[in-house]
Amino acid sequence: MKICRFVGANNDVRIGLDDGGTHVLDLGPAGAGGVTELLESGNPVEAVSQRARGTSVRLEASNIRFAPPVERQEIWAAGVTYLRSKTARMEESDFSATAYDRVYDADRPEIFFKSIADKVVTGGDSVGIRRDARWSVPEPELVLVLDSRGKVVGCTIGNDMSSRDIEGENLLYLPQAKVYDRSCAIAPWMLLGATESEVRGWTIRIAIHRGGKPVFSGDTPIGNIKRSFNELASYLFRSQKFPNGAMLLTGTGIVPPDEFTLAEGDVVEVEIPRIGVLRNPVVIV
Ligand code: DO4
Ligand code: MG
Repeated sequence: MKICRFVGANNDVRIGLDDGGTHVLDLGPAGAGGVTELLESGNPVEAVSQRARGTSVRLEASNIRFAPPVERQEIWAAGVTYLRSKTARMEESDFSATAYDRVYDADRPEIFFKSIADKVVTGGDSVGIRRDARWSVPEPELVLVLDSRGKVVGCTIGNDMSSRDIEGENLLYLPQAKVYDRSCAIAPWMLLGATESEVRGWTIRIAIHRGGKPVFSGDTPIGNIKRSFNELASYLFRSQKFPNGAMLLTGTGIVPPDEFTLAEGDVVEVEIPRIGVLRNPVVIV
């Protein structure tokens, strides 16, 4: 089951339920509780099913203007969770290389703050590359949707846009490499009810187009994430409360070759087949 937020005819934000990929069942106004209320219900699949009973307004998905699926959640990100990410970061940095090596095997994962809800962009919106960066890449990542108890209640697709030259120059520049305008994209659809072992069986893919032609593509099994989803979530929730839940990007396992940098006008597509495609054009910010 997949849910989304979308903008209705009266410019109100509404909740939608995927109906076969081509249509969206209108579950009514998001209202004060929004999607968060469904995620917080203890059984979001049942809460959505209940709301869908007796609803018959079906809209064509291609006519829908999606809103970001985030309401009051903070967005965090885990890093160096795939071997590929560790080796790429060790290569881009000199004196910080051992930090990446050590965190990959340490008990405590790398987790950093990525975005407030209001700054998240979704499918069709532009993602940004910093004007003071020379080496910018997308990071295609599975996103865990967590309720206020730290339970994984869903998942979606994210793009943790990053400036590799800034990050590689000095680890202390990580927040500047990771957090800037349009640096956090999250797909409109949230998938509810999938188990961790199912999700680990899937593949995440990326394709980047320039002037309509492919310039990079890659994929990785999500099962290559070194840590369990609960392990990542439980570290995020240590000594910290999230009354509205949180979203956690789980790290990238796909890194374009070192000579590749994004350019304005590129189009980035991240796909997890069971969830959908997150497609964003690139702008300089
Ligand atoms: O340590 C830097 C960031 C790592 C990251 O974002 C990733 O592995 O996806
Ligand atoms: Mg990342």
